[in-house]
Amino acid sequence: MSETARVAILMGSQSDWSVMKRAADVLGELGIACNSKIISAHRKPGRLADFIDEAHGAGVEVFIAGAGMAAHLPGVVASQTNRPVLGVPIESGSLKGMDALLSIVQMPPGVPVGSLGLGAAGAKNAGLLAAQILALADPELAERLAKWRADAAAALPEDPEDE
Ligand code: RP5
Repeated sequence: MSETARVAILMGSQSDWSVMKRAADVLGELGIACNSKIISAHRKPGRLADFIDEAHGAGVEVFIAGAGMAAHLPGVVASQTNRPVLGVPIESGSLKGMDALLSIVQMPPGVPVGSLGLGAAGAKNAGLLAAQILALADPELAERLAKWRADAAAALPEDPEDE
């Protein structure tokens, strides 16, 4: 684990990466180092516990966890850390992510997960929300974030065009 990673991005499977990459991409645009790992709560529970210990030691401040189907990864991460955990439900399987959404959003009281929306939009917003959390105590990051938001707003066209 990189000593400089401030955010850990975890996912249940290689098949989640194309979505979770949106979180890594936006963190990269904001100059925030992150560490991405495949760690399934069901298939690799031992790897999960070891990773969280290591991440605490390395100074990770926010966890982002994405999973599909019976998506327990964000909740299990939250059970093992007091640092913020953001959950991203992935569209997969016959229920198209509705199962993952309900698993992630419906945490028992006392073990919170901040649940984002389904899929790519949720992953991107998880990256941005992680940045907003970090920016509370990092004025330089707060400036970069404000510029990122202003640039995104400026890039929005006013007039629609035929595609
Ligand atoms: C979940 O099951 C993963 O997060 C993934 O979204 C889903 C399917 O996994 P694979 O069968 O593609 O590995 O645990």
